[in-house]
Amino acid sequence: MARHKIGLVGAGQIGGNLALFAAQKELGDVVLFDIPAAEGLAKGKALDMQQMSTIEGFDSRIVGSSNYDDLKGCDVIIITAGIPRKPGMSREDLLETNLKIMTSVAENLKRVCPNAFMINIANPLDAMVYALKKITGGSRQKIVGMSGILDSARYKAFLSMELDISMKDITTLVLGGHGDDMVPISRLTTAGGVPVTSLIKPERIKEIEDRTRQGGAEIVKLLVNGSAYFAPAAAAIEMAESYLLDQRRVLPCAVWLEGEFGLKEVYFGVPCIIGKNGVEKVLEFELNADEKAGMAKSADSVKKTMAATRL
Ligand code: A3D
Repeated sequence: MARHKIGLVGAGQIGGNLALFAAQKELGDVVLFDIPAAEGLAKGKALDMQQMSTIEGFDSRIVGSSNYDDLKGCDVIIITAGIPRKPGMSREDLLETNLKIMTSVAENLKRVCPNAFMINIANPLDAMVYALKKITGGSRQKIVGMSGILDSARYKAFLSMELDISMKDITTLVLGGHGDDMVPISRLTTAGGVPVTSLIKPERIKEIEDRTRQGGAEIVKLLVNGSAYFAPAAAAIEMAESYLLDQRRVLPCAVWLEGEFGLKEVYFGVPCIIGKNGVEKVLEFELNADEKAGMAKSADSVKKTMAATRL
């Protein structure tokens, strides 16, 4: 059987880490793609990682390219092409610039690998994955956004710090759009099966939820010149791995909704099964009144940004 092929569009901070994680896990061969002006960046990182592979002992071929034809035959594409936030910027401030970039990326992907499982990371996340779906004409099974795994990871990290317990034992999910209105579901969050709502006072849970909502901005402020990249890359690789190995993991991803949770025609973070066909199923469950209100508010924000794409 041929090795899987993973195409990474954007060879910047997240792109480089995506290449490293994919290669280290031997998910397949990797093509790190960027625009001609950044071809050296893509080729340089690829060569550096190829040399590292002989020390670390992983068998993946990693190449850099600025030629879309090199993405032909990719099983998975992960898109990070676009500018990141600077301190004080909202994700929506990136729309105009990143929509132009996404338009060109999506048109090219439609030509070279229309059937790949495509994971978008570029911000504003939900509107960009909407543009990707619109322009490529891909199915909701195959066109998804990475956000919920990262947002849940941030919530988990803060909870494990708060409770001083292993992060391995925290189970949670953060739903909704990838913005300030995201919806952490504390009611279903547990530490080794014990509800965190019985371990942490409600006011403190609220503070941790707010820190989670601002988790990206906190890092943007610290880094000054860019946004988070290790955790976003690891999160998208978790999705790619579940698809390539048909693991059928239950992961919160941005999916095109068709009535689930009472929402439709919107890209939105919900729990879903990722397997060999991409999004195999959205797992719906009953929300309480507060959670429903949170989801409705978040969906309104996402729909507004989607509408601004004029697609
Ligand atoms: P950065 O390190 O600037 O890398 C972006 C790369 O995209 C650069 O190397 C550019 O040359 C490249 N690029 C620009 N235009 C094109 C094009 N037309 N085709 C191919 N490549 C192009 O940014 P980054 O890796 O830190 O972040 C990338 C994106 O991810 C930004 O939009 C961030 O806002 C976003 N991001 C999303 C999350 C989520 O949780 C969804 C988290 C962190 C960052």
